[in-house]
Amino acid sequence: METKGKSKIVLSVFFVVLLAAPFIISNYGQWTSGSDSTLNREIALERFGFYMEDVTGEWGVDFTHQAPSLDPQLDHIMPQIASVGASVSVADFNNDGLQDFYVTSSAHGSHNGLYKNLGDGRFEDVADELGVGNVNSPETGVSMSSVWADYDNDGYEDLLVVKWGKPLLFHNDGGSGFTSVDVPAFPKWINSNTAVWFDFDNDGLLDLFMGGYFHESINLWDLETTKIMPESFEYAQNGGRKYLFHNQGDGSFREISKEVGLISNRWSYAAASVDIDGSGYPDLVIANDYGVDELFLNREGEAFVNAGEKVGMGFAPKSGMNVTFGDVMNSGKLAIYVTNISEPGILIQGNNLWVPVSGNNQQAAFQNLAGNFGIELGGWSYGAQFGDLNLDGYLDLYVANGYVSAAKGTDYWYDFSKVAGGNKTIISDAKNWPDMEGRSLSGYQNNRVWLNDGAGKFREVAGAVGGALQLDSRAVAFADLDNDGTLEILVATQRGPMKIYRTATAGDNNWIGFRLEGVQSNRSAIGARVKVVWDGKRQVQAVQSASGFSAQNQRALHFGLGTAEQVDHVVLEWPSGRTDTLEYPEINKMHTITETTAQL
Ligand SMILES: [Ca+2]
Ligand SMILES: [Ca+2]
Ligand SMILES: [Ca+2]
Ligand SMILES: [Ca+2]
Repeated sequence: METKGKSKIVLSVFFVVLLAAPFIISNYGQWTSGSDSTLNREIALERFGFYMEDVTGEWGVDFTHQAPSLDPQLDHIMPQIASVGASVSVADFNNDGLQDFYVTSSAHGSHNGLYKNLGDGRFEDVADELGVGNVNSPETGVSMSSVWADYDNDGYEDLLVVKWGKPLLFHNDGGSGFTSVDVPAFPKWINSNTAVWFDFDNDGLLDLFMGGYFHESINLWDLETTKIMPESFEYAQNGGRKYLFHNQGDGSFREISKEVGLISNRWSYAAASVDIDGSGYPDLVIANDYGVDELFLNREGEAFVNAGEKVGMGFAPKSGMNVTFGDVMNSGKLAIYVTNISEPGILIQGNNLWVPVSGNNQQAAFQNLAGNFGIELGGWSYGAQFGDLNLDGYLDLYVANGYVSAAKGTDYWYDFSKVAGGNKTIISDAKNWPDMEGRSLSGYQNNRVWLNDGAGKFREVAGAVGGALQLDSRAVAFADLDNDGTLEILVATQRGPMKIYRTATAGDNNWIGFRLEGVQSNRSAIGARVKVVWDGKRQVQAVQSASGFSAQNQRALHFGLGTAEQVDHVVLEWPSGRTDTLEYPEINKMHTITETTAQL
C-alpha cells in the first residue's frame, strides 16, 4: 500500500510538471528577454510610463518585404547574402502635417510602398499611383534603402532610392507625384545600403553621400566570379567605394569623393551625419561590416579627414550595422551608437556607444561605454534609434535583432565560425562558405526596448510594454504618426511584414517638438542643432536625413519633458551659422520655425 501511494504521488508530480512545462518554458523565454510576462497594459503604463501596441492592420498597412533571388552560385548561402533590403523612411511628402513613410522590397518585380497618412488613423499605399512603386527590375536592380530630403529647396521632400543597382532620384512634384531625375554623375551600378543627404559645404544645397557594401563591379545576379566576399572578418577593405555628390544648384550633381578625401573600400552598411566636433561643418560616421567604425571629420567644407583612430573609434573591428546619435546623458553632447553582433556563448562583439570625452587640445575623443549603460548586448543587431518613448526627458533606445530565422532548433554557427577562421583566400570566395542547408543563424531573436533611467542605465522592457517581436528585423524609425505627442515605432523586417506600433504614455509627462525650415540654410534644415533647456535639464538633438540602418526618422525633432510645465529656453543653431533663441515656448506643441523669422 505504501509503495503504491508513493508511486501515485510521484505520478501526480510528474503530470503537474508536464502540465506546467509550457508555462515554465514560456516564462523562461520572457525572463531571458528581460521582461515580465504578467504585466498588462495598465501595469506597464504605471511602472514604465509607456506601452506599445501593434496597429499595423488597424491602420491599413499591409506590406511584406521580398528578398532578392541572386545568382544560383550563391544558392548555398542565399539567406545570408540576400539578408538585407527591408527599410523604412519617414517624411511628410505632401506637407499636410501628417507623417508618411516609404518602405522597400528587394525582389525583381516586387513593388515598394509609399504609405500616405490619411489623418483618420488609416494609411493608403500610393506608391504606384505617384510613380515610386515599381522600381525593382533586372535593369536597375533592387531597393535596399531610401532617404528623403528637399535637394532643390522647393519645399517638398524628394526621394532617393538606394539600390543594389542604379541609384534612383525622384523629384517630388508638389506632393502630387514624383518624376525620376536623370543624374549623369550617379554610378551605373553600385551595391549600396546607405545614403545620407547633408550640406557638407554649408552653401544651402544638400549634397549626397552614398556608401558601397559589395564592390561596385559585382552584379549579384550574374556573377563572373564567386570571389565576392570580404577578404577578412576584421580588416576587409575590398568592399564598395564611397561617393560624395556635390549639389550644383541647377539640378545637377558632381562627384567629388576623391577631391575631398572621402576614400574607403570598407563594407559600409550604414552612415549618418552630424557636426560631431562643433566645427560648424557636418561630419560623417560610417558603420562598416567586417571592420572598424569610421569617422570622417569635415574640414570647413573642403576636405574630409579619416579620424577614427585619432578619436578612439578606429581600433576595435566588429560588424558595424547602424549609426544613431543621441544625447543619452542630457549633457548637451551627442553619443554615437553602432550595433554589432552578439551571440551568447559564441561571439560577443557587443554594440558600441561612443560617448564623447575630453580629448587633448579640444580634439574630439570617444570612449565605448555601451557596457556601462547596459546597452551592449543586443543580438545579431541591425537598426537602432534613440527617442524619448515615455516622455520622461531621457532618450530611450529601440534595437532590431535577428539575422536568419530558418528551421527552428538548427544552427549554422559552427560552419560559419569555420569560414570566419579561414585565411583570405578561403573567406573571400563564396564557394568555400559551407551550405546553410536551411539552418538558422542567430534567428528568432527578440528586439530590444531599452528605457533610459536618466542615471546612466538602460532597462530592457520589450516584452513588458507590449513590444515583443522575433522577426528578422532590419530598419527602425520613430515618428509621431497620429500627432498626439508620442513617437510611434516603425519596424521593417526581412522577408517579413512591416510593423507599426502606436505608443501610449502614462501620467502627466509633457513634450515639445520643432519642425525647422531653413532659408539661408538648406530648406530641410538638415544639420540644424536644437538645445532645449528645462527644469534644470538640457538635451541636444540634430536634424538628420538617414539615421539607424536603412532608415530615416521624422525630420521634426521631438523632446520629452517629464512632468515639467515649462521650457525655459531653446537654442537653434542653423547650418548657416545663425543662432536663434526662443524663450518659454509653449509645451505639448509641434512648433514650425523658419530660419529668418524665428518667433513664437
Ligand atoms: Ca524638393
Ligand atoms: Ca552643399
Ligand atoms: Ca525616456
Ligand atoms: Ca503618437
